[in-house]
Amino acid sequence: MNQDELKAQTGQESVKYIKSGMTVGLGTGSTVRYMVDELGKQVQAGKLTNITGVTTSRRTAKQAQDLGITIKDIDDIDHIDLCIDGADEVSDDFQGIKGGGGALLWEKIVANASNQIIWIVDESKLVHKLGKFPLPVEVVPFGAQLVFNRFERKGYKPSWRMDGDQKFLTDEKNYIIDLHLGEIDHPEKLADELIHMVGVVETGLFLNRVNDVIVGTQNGPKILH
Ligand code: ABF
Repeated sequence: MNQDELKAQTGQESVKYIKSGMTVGLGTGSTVRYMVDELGKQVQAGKLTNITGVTTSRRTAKQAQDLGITIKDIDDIDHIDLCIDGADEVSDDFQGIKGGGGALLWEKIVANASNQIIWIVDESKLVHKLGKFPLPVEVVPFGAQLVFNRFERKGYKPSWRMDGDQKFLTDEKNYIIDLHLGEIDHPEKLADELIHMVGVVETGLFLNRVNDVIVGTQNGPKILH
């Protein structure tokens, strides 16, 4: 199976963990797209009923609404039963880097409000230590170049996330700076350092959050606890 087929495998498998009546956090990314398609099919077929989706990006919201999935704003629900999202890297100790799709802030807000979190990845996302994937950091536009310069002085090898010849804008209208760190020895220490830098809104380090990871493999989906 190619990577797309592995993404479809894990995305479709994850819908088995959704029960009627649930409020479900719907992530962002190409793997999640398969999950939302499958969820839409089951809602349309009446196999899953009374599902409420809370989305992590405008693009997931559009996909879900086009499929007839009821969507609510995060401020209109009191909890999320289950959040299903993708990830860019997952380490041996279940730490993650997310934000390759530019949705890390809303993803982390939804994850933070969720009773259970499942990540759906193809096997290429599994790493021993985080860091080969550039770490996304969301920053407010005002003074962003000063933050960029501070990253440079720290040796964090920053690059602007671009959208054509313009800086990429998140759904929250912020910028993203990607840090090319290589292996990260102490992710919690780094997360704490970054989040306290003035101008930084959030980072793509998702630590000590996920409950289960469903991995698409050549031998079928595998769930890691
Ligand atoms: C999202 O899932 C992002 O954080 C991350 O970039 C993406 C994974 O990408 P994909 O599923 O497209 O490989 O949550």
